[in-house]
Amino acid sequence: MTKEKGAYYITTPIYYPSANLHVGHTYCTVMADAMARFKRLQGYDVMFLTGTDEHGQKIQQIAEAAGVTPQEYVDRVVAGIRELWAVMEISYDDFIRTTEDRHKLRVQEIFRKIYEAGDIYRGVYEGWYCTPCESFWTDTQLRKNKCPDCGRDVVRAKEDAYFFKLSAYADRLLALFDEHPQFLEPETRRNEMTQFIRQGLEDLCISRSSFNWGIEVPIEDGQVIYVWLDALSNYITALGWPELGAGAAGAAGATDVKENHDKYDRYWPADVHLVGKEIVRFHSIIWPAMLMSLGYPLPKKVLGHGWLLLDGGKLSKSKLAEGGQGAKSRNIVDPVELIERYGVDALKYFLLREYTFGQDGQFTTEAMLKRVNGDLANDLGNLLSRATGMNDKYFGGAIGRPDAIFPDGPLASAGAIPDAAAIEDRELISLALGTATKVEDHMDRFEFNHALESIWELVSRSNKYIDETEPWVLAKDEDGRERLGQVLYTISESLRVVSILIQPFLVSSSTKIREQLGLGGETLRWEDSQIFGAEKTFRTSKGESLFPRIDIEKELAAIDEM
Ligand code: ME8
Repeated sequence: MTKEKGAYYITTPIYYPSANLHVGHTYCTVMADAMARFKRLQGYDVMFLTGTDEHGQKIQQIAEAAGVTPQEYVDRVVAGIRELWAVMEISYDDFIRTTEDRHKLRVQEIFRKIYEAGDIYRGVYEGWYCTPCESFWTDTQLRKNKCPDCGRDVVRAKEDAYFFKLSAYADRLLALFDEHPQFLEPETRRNEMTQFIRQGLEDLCISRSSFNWGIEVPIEDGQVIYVWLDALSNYITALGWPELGAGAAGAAGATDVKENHDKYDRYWPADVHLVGKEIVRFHSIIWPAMLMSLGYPLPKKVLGHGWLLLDGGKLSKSKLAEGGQGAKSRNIVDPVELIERYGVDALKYFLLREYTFGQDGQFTTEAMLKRVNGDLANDLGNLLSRATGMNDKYFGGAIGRPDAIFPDGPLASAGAIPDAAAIEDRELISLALGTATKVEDHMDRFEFNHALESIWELVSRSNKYIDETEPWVLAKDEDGRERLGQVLYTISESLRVVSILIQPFLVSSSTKIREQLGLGGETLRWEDSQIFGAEKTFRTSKGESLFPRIDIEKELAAIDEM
């Protein structure tokens, strides 16, 4: 396929492999995957990066408690994360682990460059540290003596350390938000960050000496690089940047370091860093300041999403450890369990359709099951089984394009629909032709829920079309046969359009629909969702139902029993 649309680089945060991921973590990755697939379908040359953030005090402590080395610990958890993404059909192009040589050597290079630019100095750190968040705090920043981000206990830290002159970048950061408001969205997050900077930016402690699970500071033994400086760098180290000094890779005995500047040249600056709201501060203040010091271009956008809440509080890994559910809340928060019970597309659809980007939302299994029954089983699944069932019954599955409505072949605009077409055909066809543009507009604004809503308007209109045209009545009479053929073709075409529109969101369902419609497995093209009457002949066959209906009360009772 030609990639005339250019490059598109999208990232997720790199997750801490401190424990298995819960459904809240999958939210961001599912959104990033949908966007990556959407852009690929439109012909962009996409780079979709995810990975794991494996250093830091928290991981070291957890590994020690588990009686294994930190490397052994993260290897096990990371294997599970990769398996989860495989099951969820997450189409990342690269998975970076911060324990890989290709990353570690470049982070040391980044430290060296910032040091040489005069932005790193040595001093003594005295203040508070939140180990779960890996964040430094001053006395005044604490809220009721707890971490202002997560509300947990902080510990006193006093150690020799290196500092990054973050305070020197306050004016340039304020100018960035002011001159390029699209750099940080939603607006509420931008206002918070502006306020944070105005309160006074302190220099940032960027090394630790009280533990050793980290990348060594290249200019002094006994210090490791602060985990956030390490982690944020992943967005460029994965692109093979910065270049390593001659022989650096060989000297370090590295085996996974490849010099590949093409990727950096092609994909940097990133189009979007998708991150949760609590880490917007790192991405919109510390990361741009690091890049300014390095003299590299800034990412085009940082987008902060909200949290999935369980019983009003943020879903957390400890809730997963408790068994993934609360007896009273009747919830499953382990994504593997959810997928085993309801399927990947059910989970993805729920995450993308239920929540509004940027806002927090409640997670309940009940709400998910309602969506699955309503939108997926009743609307989409039913449309497919009605269409293929009637095609089989009345025409042995062979449905040809009717000349009366498509005298010149496929239609590319509503204006081209012939006058002879019935009013309901006209309505359905024009809606189908216009849906792709609506989806594009919503996706431009990361409104996954509205994009799906627009597609479901077409699904619902198609179901209504069946009710209006009553194919079973037409079938009773030989005179109705021509019209019956027209009706069944129009429904099949509508489903073909839907199969393309949903592909970025629900990959398996798209494939299943296309198989039942008898369409080939060729690479899909987004443009083909903007024409109606593309197929000359369908050879459809009714298959398994896409989404079996769930008895919600019975299911919730079964969850209670688990
Ligand atoms: O912060 N709902 O890693 P992390 C929605 N390693 N999103 C949630 C969530 C929930 N209930 N719980 C967590 C880190 N997340 C760093 C990132 S990037 C250079 C380094 C999201 O594993 C959270 O908002 O603690 C964050 O964006 C992501 O999961 C990773 O969290």
